[in-house]
Amino acid sequence: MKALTTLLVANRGEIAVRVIRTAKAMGLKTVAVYSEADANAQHIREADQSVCIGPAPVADSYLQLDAILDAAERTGADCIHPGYGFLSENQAFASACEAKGIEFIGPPNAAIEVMGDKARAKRAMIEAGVPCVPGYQGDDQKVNTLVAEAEKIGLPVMVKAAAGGGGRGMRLVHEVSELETAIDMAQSEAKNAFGSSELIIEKAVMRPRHVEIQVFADKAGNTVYLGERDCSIQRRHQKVVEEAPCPVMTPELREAMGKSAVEAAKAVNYVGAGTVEFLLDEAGEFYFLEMNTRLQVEHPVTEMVTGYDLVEWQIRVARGEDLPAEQEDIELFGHAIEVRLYAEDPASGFLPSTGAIKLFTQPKGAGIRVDAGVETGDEVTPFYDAMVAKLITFGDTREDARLKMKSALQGTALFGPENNRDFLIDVMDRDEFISGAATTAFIADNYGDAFTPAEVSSADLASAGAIQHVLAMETHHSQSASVNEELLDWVSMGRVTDTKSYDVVEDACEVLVVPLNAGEYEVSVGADGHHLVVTDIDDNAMTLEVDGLSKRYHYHPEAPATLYLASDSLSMMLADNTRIPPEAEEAAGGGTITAPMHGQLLSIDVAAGDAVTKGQRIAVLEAMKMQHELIAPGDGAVVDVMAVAGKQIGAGDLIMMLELEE
Ligand code: MV4
Repeated sequence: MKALTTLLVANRGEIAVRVIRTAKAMGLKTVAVYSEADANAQHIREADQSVCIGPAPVADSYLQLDAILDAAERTGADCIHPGYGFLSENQAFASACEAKGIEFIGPPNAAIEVMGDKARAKRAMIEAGVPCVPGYQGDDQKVNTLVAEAEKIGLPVMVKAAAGGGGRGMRLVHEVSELETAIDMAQSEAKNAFGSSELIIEKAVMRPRHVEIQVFADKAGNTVYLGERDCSIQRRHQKVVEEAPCPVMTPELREAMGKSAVEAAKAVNYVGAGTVEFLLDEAGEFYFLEMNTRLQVEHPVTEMVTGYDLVEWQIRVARGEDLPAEQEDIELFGHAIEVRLYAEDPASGFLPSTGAIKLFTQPKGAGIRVDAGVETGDEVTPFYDAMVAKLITFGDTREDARLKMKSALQGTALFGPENNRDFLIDVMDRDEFISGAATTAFIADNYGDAFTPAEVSSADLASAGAIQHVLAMETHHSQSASVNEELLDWVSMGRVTDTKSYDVVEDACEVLVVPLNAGEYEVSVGADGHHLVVTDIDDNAMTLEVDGLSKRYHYHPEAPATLYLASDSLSMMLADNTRIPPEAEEAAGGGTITAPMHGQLLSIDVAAGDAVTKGQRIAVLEAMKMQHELIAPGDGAVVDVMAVAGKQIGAGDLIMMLELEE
């Protein structure tokens, strides 16, 4: 047994946070490392100590072996958890740790090395009796040889870079006539991308499922499998939904795959957490693909169905303890589903999206787990992976877990960067997903290259209008100090009819909000009339009965008149154009400055006789919990100021008169 007291996490985001939490729970001290872009990131906030390792780009920070090892020495860290990605499968890093006497929480160097090369890995697996896709993984890399081998295997074939992985450097070839060019191109691409042009050729398995087995080994050589995960739902080799168990698994198939995975691990003297990836074809045959020598993103679904904490297991194994459980003890319960919340724009081909997170509400409840690396107020920068959080749900059956995931997603709001929440909700409702029949072709078959969100409905616009009205009332309420506040509010402003005009895609939609009683509204959206009753208000969510049907919305107001809104299927950003200053005055014929909405005048910045220039701030109004700057619509002079700073003011009330130049 080796005492480990201080763990450095050589990673960022959700996995760094997740590792830190278990390490702390086990009594270890934790050290986080960060790039300049992550100085105030969540993993830094949660670690006991943190060390800056360089500028934002990964090559200058999270991939800087020396800076990380230096941070470990300076903080007295005796072990390093690499997370996934970055240096997690980097032999040079694992050896450098060993050379410095720091425990690398991962497998031995030699296992990383063999599994990092597809040709070597396949040769080792064939020798160990692990089923592999029929193919060629030899040393002779002459184009003629590769073409001949491909013809022997029979088309279609997959041409893969030996040094690639996770789908990188891979191409499908259907016709013999295309082989030579495809191999030629694959060689030069592989050389460029991985520094080695070596290829392997395999029979292509069509419409496979991606089923992977979680394995674990201790330093004494005990090796077990912890069931499987089905990760078939991917987009461009990026996993989107993972689950355990695999919906088509049988106990016999699990045992066969599990034993093969254990053989694979033993063949390379594996230690720690590893994942053996298989393709499962429509006939139920499985084939080894590759072994990932790290903890994977999707490990939580295995934790949910086994009840074990895999990071705890990793630390125990690193210390030299035996595995906490033997194969006979390991049982699977229920069903778990994980979805990855990405800051990306499904409507524009899933391009990454960045920016400040204005609101991130995480779902809570029994059987719901959120592994997140960000909170409200954090920033999604372009430097790192677009995944901001994972949602994991657990239930007795797959259907329980699916329904819980759908409601967990509906209880999630992520405002700021574009993201795939609404897409994930849609996935949960697809027949092919519901039936458990989804294969690796699921996203391409069901969505093509983009996901078109539903249109904003007139009920949503009516709710937006009512919510903005309620928020304006709240602002007013919090500012009127005394007496019968409810009554005061109601009399002074509650009955004022409010018009909003939301830009929805290209069209402007007029929304007329007529308060009836406290919390009750008649709202017309164009020609549609809606009756709304606010039934529940939380900090960032409201429940409304819209025409008798209960709807829950997450909301976040933002200056000048933007409302972020998320219904149970759609996230929206609504900009109210009606009352944004210059327009209002122009309609009034020039220099009449009126209050765009109810609120409190925080300041008046000009006095009668002052000259003003177009765009200059002339007053500040606080409404809807935000400050709105009123600006001069043109050059001119102040004729008179009617309103008084510090006072409440109603929508449309006169603030000042300007004389504008032609
Ligand atoms: C394959 C294959 C079909 N036949 N190999 C993609 C990721 C990498 N780990 C291996 N991959 C594949 N290898 C043969 N011989 C199909 C895929 C594949 C895939 C695998 C798992 C999940 C999604 C996928 C999407 C496209 C292709």
